[in-house]
Amino acid sequence: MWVFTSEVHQDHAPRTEFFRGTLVPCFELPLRIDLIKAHLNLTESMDFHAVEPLALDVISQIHDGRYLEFLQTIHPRWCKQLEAEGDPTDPKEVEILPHTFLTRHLDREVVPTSVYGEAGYYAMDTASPITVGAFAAARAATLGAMNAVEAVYQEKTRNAFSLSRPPGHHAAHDSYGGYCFLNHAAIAAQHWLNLLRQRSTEARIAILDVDFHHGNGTQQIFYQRPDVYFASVHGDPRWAYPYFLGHDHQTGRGEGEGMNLNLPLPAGTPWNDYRESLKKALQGIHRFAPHGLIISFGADTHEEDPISGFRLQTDDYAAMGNLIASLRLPTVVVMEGGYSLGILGSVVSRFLQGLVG
Ligand code: Q9C
Ligand code: ZN
Repeated sequence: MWVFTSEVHQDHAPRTEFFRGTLVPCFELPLRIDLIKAHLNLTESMDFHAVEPLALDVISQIHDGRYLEFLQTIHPRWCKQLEAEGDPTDPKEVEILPHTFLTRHLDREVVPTSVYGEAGYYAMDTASPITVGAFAAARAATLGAMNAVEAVYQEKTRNAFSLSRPPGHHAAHDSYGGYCFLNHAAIAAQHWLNLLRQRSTEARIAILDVDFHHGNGTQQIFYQRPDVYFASVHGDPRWAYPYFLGHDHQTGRGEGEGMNLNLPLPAGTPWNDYRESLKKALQGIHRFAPHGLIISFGADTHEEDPISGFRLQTDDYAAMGNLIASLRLPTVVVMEGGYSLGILGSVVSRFLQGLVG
């Protein structure tokens, strides 16, 4: 298993998020990656490789141009506005959390000139602070996922893991949330498709999302496309974040009809039940016959996760990895969520070991 990781994630160290109606310390912390790294360093068959720079224009095939401009420039503009209003907070301390959101069913959406309104235009929640280093960290995470794709595509390895944060699967074409700003799995899939198309007209990639939360961003991005199959096992959105997407009636649209498989599950789901849904996801992927597999991996299905609701146990993740390996596909794993600092390292390690067998 090749592992790609970068230290740039440290630049995004958010302090507070909105949770249950109050500001609480962030769950999505640099320490998450440090703990996993320490664990993988001690795990057999993990080969760490340096992240090489690559052209990043593929990002514009997935995300909206104005949205990318927003991510890149909002922090200094927000700080300037604070200063103009007499708030001289040090930019390093400033975290952007919007408070007003885009209204549904507009006939024409207008991006506000106010930075406060602009953040709400692009955001889907109040849990995803934009810090001074958020964009740089997200971009480094995307680059890690793209490096993993290149390594697998060039057959240097059968499996590669991008160990990074912030996560990506809640970021859609032009919106952010759920701690995610750029959708690394989606960009990696597009990068893989671009590489495959240099050699063949046939190019299909599957994305399997096993984070506890539904990958709403990934679903939205590929919803009408026939070249990417998206399967997700997650907490039912009727009771779990992100609440508005992830229902089983969402099967894709137009050319993408039948290319989206949602497997929502009840609160308290243990591995034995989870496994049956995972098998259905794997059947769907197998029928699609993709050239490669991208896994959005979250450790937040674990019973100890502080913000989720399933009951998987540490040993179950080896079985999960093993089951997915039965697809026998070139595989790229991208790190998504997982917030229990106590079990994070061993869960990721067991999963990857299960995957390589
Ligand atoms: N009561 C990922 O795991 N807050 N994002 C949820 C639930 C946002 C999780 C609050 C959770 C986002 C990548
Ligand atoms: Zn999650």
